[in-house]
Amino acid sequence: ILFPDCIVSDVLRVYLVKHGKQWDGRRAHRIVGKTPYEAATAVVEDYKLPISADVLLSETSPIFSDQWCNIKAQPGANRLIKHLNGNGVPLVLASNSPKANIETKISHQQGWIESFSFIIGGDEVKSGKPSPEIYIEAAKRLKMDPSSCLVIEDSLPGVVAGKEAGMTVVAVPSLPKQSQHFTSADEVINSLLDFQPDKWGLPAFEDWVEGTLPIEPWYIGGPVIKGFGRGSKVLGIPTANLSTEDYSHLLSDHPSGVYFGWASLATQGVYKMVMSIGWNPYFNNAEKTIEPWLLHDFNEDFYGEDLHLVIVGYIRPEANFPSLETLIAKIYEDREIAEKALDLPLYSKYKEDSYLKKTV
Ligand code: ADP
Ligand code: RBF
Ligand code: MG
Repeated sequence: ILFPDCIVSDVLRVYLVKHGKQWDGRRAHRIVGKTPYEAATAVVEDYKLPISADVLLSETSPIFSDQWCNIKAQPGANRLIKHLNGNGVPLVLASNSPKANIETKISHQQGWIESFSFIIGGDEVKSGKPSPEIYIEAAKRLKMDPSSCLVIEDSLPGVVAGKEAGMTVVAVPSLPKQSQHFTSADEVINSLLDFQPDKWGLPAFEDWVEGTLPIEPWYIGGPVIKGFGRGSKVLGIPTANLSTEDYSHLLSDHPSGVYFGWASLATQGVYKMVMSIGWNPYFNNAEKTIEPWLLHDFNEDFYGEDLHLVIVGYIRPEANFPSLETLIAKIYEDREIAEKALDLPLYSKYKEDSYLKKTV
């Protein structure tokens, strides 16, 4: 799947307020991967709405239609599609949404329609996922054996459907902390950035540079706030945390993981930076945080100072570790990788980005 589900939560959040109810993000997993009717039924049940699923659908579908143009491709989706297309690997889009809806949605993504051999919608089969029917039908139309097809799925019903169809399934859960539910998948990855086609007999990506993946830069900044107070204390690695509230959309647009780039402090200078963004699996935080480690020795704390970041590359997914020592060793390895990479012209050019210019 190639779309974040935040549009769905945004629309439902507003809609439920009108019914005097409050959207509960923890229930989001109840709708991911379902057909529109099944999803609507789950919402009516979960929130005890005094209306039928049909009414909910007819009231919300115009709002959804208006939002489709705002759906962003998941990071790594364009890269993956281009790579597979360029290597002559046939691609199919199989979704529980009706075919017409899928077509409208992806019409906003440049070059996507042409990239798929065909699209198959939930309205073209008797039963949608988790029934394997949609995948079996896709293989049939491709004249391929299901066992030589690879499915990339973000939802549980989709993973079940793919496995039941006899295919290899890589799961990329669209909701965080869900990987323990995806046990039937052949592999669970954190984001499309971590997908390794060569593991599955497909041509390898060739865009990694010295352990780093160049990404479309993203920008984030604001005053340095207090974090959990354990960066320097527990790890000996201070991280200058930024407020996540002002950036909730940016944060949900970017997969958790270890990234690097350039950091500037308004009154000081520009520094190399390596950071993690996510739930810190080792500490199992409840919140997605931004933890940038500026690769420079400062004499003093700089809480409250304006910190600007340009994030230019990706290193690895966040991971859990058997001990604090192994976590720390890995972070130092990340530092090494980032420091070297940032000297490459490909990344060093962003040091001059106007977003990092001094303000004083
Ligand atoms: P917190 O949990 O409050 O973020 P940390 O132990 O992670 O505390 O320490 C972070 C603070 O340390 C930053 O807010 C900053 O003021 C200071 N600091 C000093 N050196 C650095 C550095 N090289 N990188 C990031 N922060 C640093
Ligand atoms: N925390 C994890 O639990 N898993 C990680 O893989 C991880 N990687 C990190 C990589 C870097 C470069 C940095 C700076 C931090 C990383 N952390 C990771 C976060 C670390 O646990 C966090 O900074 C402390 O918990 C402080 O809040
Ligand atoms: Mg910190």
